[in-house]
Amino acid sequence: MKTQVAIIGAGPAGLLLGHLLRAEGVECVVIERAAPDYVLGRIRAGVLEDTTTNLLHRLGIDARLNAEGLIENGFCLADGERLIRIDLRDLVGKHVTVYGQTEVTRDLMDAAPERGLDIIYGAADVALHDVESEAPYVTYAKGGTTQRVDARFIAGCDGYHGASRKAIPAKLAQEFERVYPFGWLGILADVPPCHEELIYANHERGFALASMRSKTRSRYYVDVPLTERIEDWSDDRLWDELAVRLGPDVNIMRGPALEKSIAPLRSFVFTPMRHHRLLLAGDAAHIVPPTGAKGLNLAASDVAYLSDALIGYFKRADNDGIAGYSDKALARVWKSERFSWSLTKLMHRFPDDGPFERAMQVAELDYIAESRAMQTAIAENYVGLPL
Ligand code: FAS
Ligand code: PHB
Repeated sequence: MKTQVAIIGAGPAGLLLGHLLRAEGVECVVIERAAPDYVLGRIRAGVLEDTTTNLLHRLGIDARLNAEGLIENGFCLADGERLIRIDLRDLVGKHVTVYGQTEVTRDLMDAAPERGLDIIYGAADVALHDVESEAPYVTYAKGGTTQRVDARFIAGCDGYHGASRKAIPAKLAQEFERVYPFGWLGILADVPPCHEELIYANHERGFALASMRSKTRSRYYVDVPLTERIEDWSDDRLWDELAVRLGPDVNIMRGPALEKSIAPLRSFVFTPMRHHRLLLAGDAAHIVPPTGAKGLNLAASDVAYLSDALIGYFKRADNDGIAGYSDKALARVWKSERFSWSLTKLMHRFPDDGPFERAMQVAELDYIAESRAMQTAIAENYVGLPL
């Protein structure tokens, strides 16, 4: 098969990029190792910046988003005694939208056939070739035979564990990483949310997050040591822990878990995000701890830049976008890494923290509670920095 852009990975980054290119008549094919149900089965992000929703509106893949997305004009920080509300609408005139990553991915998958976006599922042993040449190609195994896709560019949208990043010689790359000494144990349940807005709580027993997917489906998290196993956490034990950490002011409705999983927390940046004809986007190049709700939104902003660059190349023979892609994407990535790291430090109890570190958290929360300037800085980052 011959195409203009071979996209590896049908997560939000790969699918959004595919649709943005097809909308401008650029040929592309998405090569995904898993089956559609597996991709849809992963419960991940839930908060969308308007930089992300604007891309879905631009594509016109927004009917369910408009009908089911929850507009959130604020969110709360809790530290046992108090609830500090960050009024996004008042502070920066913007909001975020609660609409699950699973739903975004489903909408992008469902819209593919009618828009001529070719997605190859179940592609095993995906390998990248000649990315330093003018004619890179991808091979994969399917149906017992090896298939080949020839392209002008390869877009590596295959997540943290994908093949693409490994195609960039280590001697030409730099990795920045911080692994946190805890993970997030999440539960999804068909119960009404305990609060109309998200609550991030820093309790002496640890972190908790009250989030939602709809008015009847809730998503909660507590942080747990990395040694914890999911089988050690019955639904009841988790609901009990949430009730303690979120405090007596919220009334948590309990129900059976639809999904329960532990996700490790990591800050990770790989540079550069381009190596000749290979361009990385999303988790393939960077990971943020989910505290800032930036993972999916950074994948979306990467492909906003990348699609503009590729459309410029194929439509206007303009190479500047491609040449500047890595620096442009990384500039926004680093700011989101900083915000996610700082909110993680503020709202989690680190095992090595002493009384001084705790006093710093209290002082910062005191300052946030009384400073409009500090609240505005948090709001600006939470709604998403401009592209
Ligand atoms: P994805 O990882 O979503 O997609 C990559 C795709 O590439 C997958 O479909 C994979 O099957 C495919 N692939 C991998 N290797 C391949 C290969 N060799 N060949 C072909 N295909 C291959 N963000 C938040 O904001 N809030 C959250 O609560 C949150 N929770 C998360 C929980 C977990 C466990 C994880 C891992 C991430 C979470 N995130 C969260 C971040 C998440 O939203 C990611 O940022 C987002 O999925 C990134 O999208 P992609 O870059 O498309 O990568
Ligand atoms: C979620 O709803 O899954 C969610 C929301 C906000 C976060 C992380 C996860 O910061």
